Amino acid sequence: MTDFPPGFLWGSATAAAQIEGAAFEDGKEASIWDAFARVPGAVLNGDTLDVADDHYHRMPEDVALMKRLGLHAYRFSTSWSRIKPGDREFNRKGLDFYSRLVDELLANGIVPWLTLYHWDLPQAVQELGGWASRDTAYRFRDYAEGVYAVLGDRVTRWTTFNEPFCSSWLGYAAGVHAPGVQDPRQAVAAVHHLHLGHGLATKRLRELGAEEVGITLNLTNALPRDPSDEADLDAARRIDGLNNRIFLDPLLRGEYPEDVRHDLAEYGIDDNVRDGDLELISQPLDFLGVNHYHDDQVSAHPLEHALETHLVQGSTRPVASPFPTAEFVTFPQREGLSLTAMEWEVNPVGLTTLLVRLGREYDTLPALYVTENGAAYDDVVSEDGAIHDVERTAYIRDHIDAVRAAIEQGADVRGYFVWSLLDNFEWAWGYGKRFGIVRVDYDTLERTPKDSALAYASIIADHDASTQASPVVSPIAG
Ligand code: PNW
Repeated sequence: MTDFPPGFLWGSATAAAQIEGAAFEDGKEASIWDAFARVPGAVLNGDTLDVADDHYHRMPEDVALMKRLGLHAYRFSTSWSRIKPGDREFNRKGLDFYSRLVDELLANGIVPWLTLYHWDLPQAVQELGGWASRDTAYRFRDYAEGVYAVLGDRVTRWTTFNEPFCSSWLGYAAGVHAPGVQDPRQAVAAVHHLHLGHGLATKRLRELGAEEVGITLNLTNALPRDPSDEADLDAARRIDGLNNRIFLDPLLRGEYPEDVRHDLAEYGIDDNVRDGDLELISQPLDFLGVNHYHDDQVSAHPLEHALETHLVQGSTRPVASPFPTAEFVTFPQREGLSLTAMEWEVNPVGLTTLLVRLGREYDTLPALYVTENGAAYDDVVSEDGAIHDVERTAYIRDHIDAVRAAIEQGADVRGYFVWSLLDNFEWAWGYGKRFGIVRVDYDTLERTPKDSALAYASIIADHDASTQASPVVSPIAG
């Protein structure tokens, strides 16, 4: 059995808005999520991001935890609304926080893996049109430049966007994510402007000397519920187009897929594209980050127990379909597969299939990193204080095996990041869903590594031993 290649990066991921708290401190202003969380019904239980995990004040403690786990890399995001709220000057104090974080990581031998945008657009930029407006792409480039000016001497891995799917479809079509808009035309415009922001920032970061620049997409296999039904096959093609290919093709082929352009013609997909945009968007990538949690079962026929979509999230507001098409992502899904607390099916083979398929379908595919994978479960704290999260531990182990299988079949995967290091603000679900390998007690903010964290630490330690890499630190479990 092949093992993971030497140099394979083992990490864990978080995002600024989900963990930092300090939502209005040291010059940080409201992001679209701070505003959205105050809309009645938008977030389960009315949870806000005000305190979250208080990572802003506990950062050194959290980095110490990463070191104890033996992580090679830490994927985090910088908060645009902390760094450059609206069109005002850069906020020195906000930049300082990330500068201290990067120093702390490097001092502990951990690679900083930086994402510039994980959904927290400054509310001031939303008020100027948000992602429905082309100007936002240029503002994003300027923000990226300001971050590079401060961190570029120490950060080598730059990710422009996390999951433009969520920022566009969930934010502007379904309305379950901030800014809560339900307008397919704006959603289609947002897709293009996110792409453009990626292209503009990538060009600028390269001019400034960034070593590696990439993007992270959430990708799923869209499977026809009944493969012998023509209508289900066509529905799966359409959902694959809107989930995956509308993002992959402009980046890797410099064009929007023909069928998607046809499906979205009535929403003006071509109207947003100007000369030169696609060249900018399709500049070579140094890596593609893949976030994967589950496959999608797609049907043209509504099922009795199927929700219209699996994207309903924690919202109690009326929710629109995330896609401007009539397909149904059916759910709950295949028989025999267990579900996580998100009611997402557990099927590690899907990750292998996805990673292998990308290499077969895209000639220009760069190195792949699994930048998110993990599971929410309803954790129970034992009397001794331990969290025996057997299901999450199995989920992570089985998905790591699935990555190994993909590598054996030729996929060029160079790293794996567990989502998430800490329990955190799970968007429309608020604090109601726990993805962490480390528990956060939301009363005391105390951190406790769950069994899954200990298991992950020993997987990393075993890998380090087998590749004779001298582990940076000794993990807490052996
Ligand atoms: C990703 N969907 O979000 C994000 O990058 C994380 O911030 C998040 O916490 C994690 O996955 C777990 O949800 C997604 O409904 C949220 O298709 C929703 C969907 C996909 C990704």
